Amino acid sequence: MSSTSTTATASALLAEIADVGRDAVRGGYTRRVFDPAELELRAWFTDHAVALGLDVRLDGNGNLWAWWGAPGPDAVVTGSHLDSVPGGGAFDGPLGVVSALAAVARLRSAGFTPSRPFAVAVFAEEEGSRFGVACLGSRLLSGAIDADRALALADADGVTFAAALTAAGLDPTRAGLDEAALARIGVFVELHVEQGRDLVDRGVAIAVATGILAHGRWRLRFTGSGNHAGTTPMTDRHDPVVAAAAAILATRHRGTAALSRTMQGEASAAAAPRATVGRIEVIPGGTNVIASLAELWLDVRADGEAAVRELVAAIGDDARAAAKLEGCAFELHEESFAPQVTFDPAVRDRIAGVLGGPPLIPTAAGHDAGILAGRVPTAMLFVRNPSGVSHAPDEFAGEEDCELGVDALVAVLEDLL
Ligand code: HGY
Ligand code: MN
Ligand code: MN
Repeated sequence: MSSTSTTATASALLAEIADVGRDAVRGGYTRRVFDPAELELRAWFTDHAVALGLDVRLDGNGNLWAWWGAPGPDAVVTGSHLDSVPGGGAFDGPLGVVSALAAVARLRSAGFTPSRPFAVAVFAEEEGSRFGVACLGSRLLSGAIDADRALALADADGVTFAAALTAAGLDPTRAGLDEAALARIGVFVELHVEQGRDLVDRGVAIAVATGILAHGRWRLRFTGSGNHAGTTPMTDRHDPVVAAAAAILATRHRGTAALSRTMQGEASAAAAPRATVGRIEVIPGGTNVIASLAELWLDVRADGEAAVRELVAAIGDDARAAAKLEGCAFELHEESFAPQVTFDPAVRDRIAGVLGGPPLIPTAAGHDAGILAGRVPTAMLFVRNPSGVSHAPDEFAGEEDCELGVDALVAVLEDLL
């Protein structure tokens, strides 16, 4: 066991991977699942876990499990993910992984012996940045997505998830619902950087999560007529970019209108609807070319499935109308949906008791803990983020707060184990 592994703080562990997957163009980090940077992080995690005496296994869905002793049943599992959004921060995902390693190191140093099976998990493709569906590893594991559909998902270069699994040394026919893995999980606790300013406003370092808003992703495809930017009269165009632009504005207007309606009711700001277009692709993408195709990816989150679907339908109606006006074809395709989550109240309250009554807060961000909540008891801890920013380079958690996060995780694990 290396001395680094037994003594390193969460911040020191993060510093070890600070150069992996830096994105010189976007800033921050781009660590797509099974790309070289993410593979380097997996190897780095494996080295640390092995140095801590854990037995590391890769499941059929590309998720890593580092077991302290024999695997399950009724195991306590903690962990998070190592992949990032394009140009993401250093903490979303890795903080939960390094905190788990630091917690194991502390428990080892203290001579602690778990009375239940225990594992640290690293889930694959949590952000969906490569294959489009967030939490792909935990969705597959828990049966929230069909293996056939997941295996056929392709990245921007046309590489399928099946091919990526194969390249990572996995057999794609093993992907899918993994009842044996689920049966091993007694409880999953994910520590995560906070993705807002709630804890800064409260002056508190650690919170326990209550739930996650319903959310999903949709693809809007506008097909027009490619043509010459110079020779095509303004009155004779079917420009999908124009229709797409109208849909983006509709997203803002519909999202804001839904927010106003929500604020007239009883709902809290945390449960307010959000609608975003953060990704646009234009084919062929030439300055002097009227595009033939424009695609938008829409992210919608709200308090309950009905509110999400109502907002998506309204944006879809506006987008369809804009496409018609421009003489373009329009398609709306659901890429993924995650129902509203309420984390297991008994586990939440037990953890809150151990931590002496921290704030209980909801989140609008998706997590593997949210997907797994459909099948096993799950809980989350949040660590204060002074910038309040996430999915961007300014995401942050201070060294002291990271250590308070590890303190909290150790206390929770000691209680559960
Ligand atoms: O997009 C999300 O909410 C998450 O960070 N995967
Ligand atoms: Mn994220
Ligand atoms: Mn995350």
